[in-house]
Amino acid sequence: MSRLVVVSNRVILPSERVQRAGGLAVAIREALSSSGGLWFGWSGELTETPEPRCQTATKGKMEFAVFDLTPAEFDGFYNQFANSTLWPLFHYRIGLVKFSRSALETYFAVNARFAEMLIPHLKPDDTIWIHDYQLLPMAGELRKRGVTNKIGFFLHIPLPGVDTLAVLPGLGPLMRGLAAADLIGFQTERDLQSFKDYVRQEAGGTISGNGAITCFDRTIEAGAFPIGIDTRAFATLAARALDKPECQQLKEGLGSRKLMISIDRLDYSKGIPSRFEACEELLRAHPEHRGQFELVQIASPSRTDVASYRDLRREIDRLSGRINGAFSEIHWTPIRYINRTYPRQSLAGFCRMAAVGVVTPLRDGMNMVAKEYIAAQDPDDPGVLVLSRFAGAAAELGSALIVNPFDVDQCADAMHRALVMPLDERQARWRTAMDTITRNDVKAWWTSFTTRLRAGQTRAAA
Ligand code: GDG
Repeated sequence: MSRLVVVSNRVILPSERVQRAGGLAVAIREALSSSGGLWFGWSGELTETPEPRCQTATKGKMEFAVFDLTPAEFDGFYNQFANSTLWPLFHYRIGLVKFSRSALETYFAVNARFAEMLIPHLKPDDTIWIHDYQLLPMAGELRKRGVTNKIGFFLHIPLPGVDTLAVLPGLGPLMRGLAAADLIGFQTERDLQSFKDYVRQEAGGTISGNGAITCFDRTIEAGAFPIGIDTRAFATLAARALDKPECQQLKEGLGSRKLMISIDRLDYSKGIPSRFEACEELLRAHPEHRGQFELVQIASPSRTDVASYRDLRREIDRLSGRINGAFSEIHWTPIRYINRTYPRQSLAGFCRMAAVGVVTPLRDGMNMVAKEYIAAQDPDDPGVLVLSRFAGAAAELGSALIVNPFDVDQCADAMHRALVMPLDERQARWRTAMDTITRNDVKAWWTSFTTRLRAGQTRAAA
């Protein structure tokens, strides 16, 4: 079988000890460590004069090749275009979109540099799989430089509807670069539909009866491939975590109170302020829960160079302070808001201890934490997942309590329902969810995408 070359913005080298929060890196590491292949991308280092060649490493079946960016490249490509233009737009937050032509140019230039740095490492029959919104036009940059290998692309975040997409200056060249891939994968059928709508309505393309998409002078394939987690491994990790010091400390602090857990990168797409407001409403509408539970919100710092993330942090500080100020007792605080990163095993243990998992993003490509919460549960006494209908995970986890995160009262009702749900109902809901995520785990995701990519025909449009 051909070697798989995985390309993502940030590569985590085997020597790195840092705890990295981020769904994509977790998924790639889990999948590539078993199937083997090359992981290529940015090293995480910034230098004024980057080396012209990649730094390489090997671990088990995995090879790594990474390169540095300049501070100016990083700022224009990552902080500005990727995270201040594409990220808010693709999460339907048009009001937060900041656009500059120079950032768009830097984004294309860095995508071209990714292509140039990768080419010396490519073998003729390698299969290339590019990941996520930082690298939308990279396939086009590879093709411009004569690369004819199979190329797949997977978008980890949502693809918004065509009216929202059309807001983006430079959309045409971006999508032309994307359509240079042979197979484009999305998290959900809804995202796939957005792509098809774009092809027909904006790009003047066509979609044939067998699903082949013709646009920008090429015929390509696209599909929905919902990403999964390593369900069994996470379940084992969670079961073994309970005697770790951090879990023990949390247990002692809780006493007989129930735990509601939320774990997110500190990102405005994750809906943390409205979740806190829902908790406030729960305390107001159901005073019987006062002193009986704690909401532990772990929010790992993220994109701290971007202004909207700093604003969000201030808003959450203020909100948690206000709610705790109003409802705390001398022996109890309703919201424990923790702005730091924890080891993965501690998180798994926290999930297992939690009677309720609150995963209420305003918009999310998938949301791995929803699946991790389910995987971590004790089958004999499982907790309840409260899940936003706008997380990609909701398409698979219909047995959770599905909420509209913009409806604070509905979220508060769901929290109440979760806190009082009888054991047999909890077990039935959890079993359905667990069966789904065991079937659709990260290996199934990886295998279904790469099998379809390898099997597909590269076709120039007739
Ligand atoms: C993108 C899409 C899509 C969180 N805090 C800590 C920590 N985490 C881990 C979680 C989980 C991962 O990070 C976060 O994954 P998500 O899926 O929730 O979110 P994004 O980072 O936004 O990921 C998303 C994903 O890509 C995959 O396709 O699902 O929709 O936005 O695994 O457990 N890990 C550690 N410490 C923390 O404090 N170790």
